[in-house]
Amino acid sequence: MKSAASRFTRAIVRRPGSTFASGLSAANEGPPDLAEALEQHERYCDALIRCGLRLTYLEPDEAFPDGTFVEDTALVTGRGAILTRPGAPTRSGEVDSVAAALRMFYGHVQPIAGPGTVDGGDVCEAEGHFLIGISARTNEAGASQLAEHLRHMHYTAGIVDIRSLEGLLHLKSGLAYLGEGVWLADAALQNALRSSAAPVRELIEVSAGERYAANCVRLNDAVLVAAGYPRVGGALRDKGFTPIPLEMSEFRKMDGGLSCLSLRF
Ligand code: CIR
Repeated sequence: MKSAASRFTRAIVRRPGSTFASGLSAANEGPPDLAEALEQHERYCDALIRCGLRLTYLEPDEAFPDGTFVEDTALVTGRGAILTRPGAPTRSGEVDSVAAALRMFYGHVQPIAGPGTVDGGDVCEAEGHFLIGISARTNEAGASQLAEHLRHMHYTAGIVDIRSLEGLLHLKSGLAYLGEGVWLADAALQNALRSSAAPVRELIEVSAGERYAANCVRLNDAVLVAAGYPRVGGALRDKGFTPIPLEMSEFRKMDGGLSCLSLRF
């Protein structure tokens, strides 16, 4: 079993609310079932707890159907927190309640200012280096403000433009950093990853049919991975990781992956 260099102890989550099915989606997989989504969310929270995390639950708010995807509203690091400014106008109001929760844990929380926009799903950390995706949600102004905040925290940051990569909502829709220089990535992102300043010792390629499972989450001694993607699950086991498969069908219908359901720190 692998052991992560820095361990996570807490996470912020928010259960899907009654308006969940009205959130943004380009998935074309039909409407999600709320009861099933709540069940899947509960299993997800159980897995976080099993990995040793204490959870803070935010209240669902029916005014924000996408509010369960808390990862997009902030970036939490070992050295400070940054509130994002989500690129979808319907999501901008989600940030306030996340900010209030983060202030319980972080002395100072930096904002992203307009016209900059950033979605947390576009940010991937690897050993103190942050890859920031420019996407339909994160623009250049937001990415450069975020990089500047990170530099002040003595981190490094680099940009990956994913705007031409069809079907990728966020950078982390197509890749995940698993620790010890190991990445899981969609073929379309591998060149960008290799030419970035991020540490890349080993790259596990995710086949086109299993792209959804590229968005997995290394959490202490385990890796949360979407259930139903046998090649990704098998590759993780072959490399010595301990995958925890989680059913994600109802979140997938709303374009959400595993990482976006929590802020981990
Ligand atoms: C949205 O389109 O904003 C939500 N329906 C899904 C957000 C998923 N977030 C993520 O992958 N980080």
